[in-house]
Amino acid sequence: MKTEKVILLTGFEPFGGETINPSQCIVEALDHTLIGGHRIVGRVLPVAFAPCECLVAEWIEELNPALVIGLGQAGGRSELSLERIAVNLIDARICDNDGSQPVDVPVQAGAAAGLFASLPLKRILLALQNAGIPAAISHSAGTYVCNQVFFLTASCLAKSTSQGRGGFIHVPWLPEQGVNHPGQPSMALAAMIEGVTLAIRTSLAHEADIALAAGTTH
Ligand code: PCA
Repeated sequence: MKTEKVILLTGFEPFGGETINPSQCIVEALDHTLIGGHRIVGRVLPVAFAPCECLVAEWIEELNPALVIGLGQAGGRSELSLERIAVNLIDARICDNDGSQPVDVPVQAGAAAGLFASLPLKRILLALQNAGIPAAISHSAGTYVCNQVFFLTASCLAKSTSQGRGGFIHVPWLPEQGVNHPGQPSMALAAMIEGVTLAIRTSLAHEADIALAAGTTH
């Protein structure tokens, strides 16, 4: 019988003209490691809407993870973005890696308009900032494949009886990508790995969040 407690950590392949994706690098670095007594199972997703419709739900069924944390690249952002809400909308600005570009369709027909992360985001924000890692709460994960995967993860966890919790973190470009985007922010891989590890530790330690103003006025 499988008794090991696991955490599903997902990342994505490169897309949009990049040759690397920091989310994939983080997942590969943390795969098989132990964090807070939980084994990290790292999986890399294609940047393609159709295959991502089923993959995460299949992996949740297979692994029964205590936590599901999705990672994705958000080029141009300067901080680790703790995504608060997934919207039930796909509006692809660019084609996915399979050449498809769905516009104005729901992620899941008939489902809620939005689903929240079930991680203690404010606690994670404080932990990251105290560790000197730039972080922010984000109120939009976009309308592309990351938002789709975040929505499907939240939907799957809400329906399951397993008590698993989950969320999504967008990460900046790596410095080696940043050299091709002058004037744009980037973050070292080591800081991202430390930040994701801290986010996992904080999520394992606390189910409930704290009240801390971290919203935006626009
Ligand atoms: N970022 C994209 C998809 C894959 C990734 O790493 C996004 O933010 O939707």
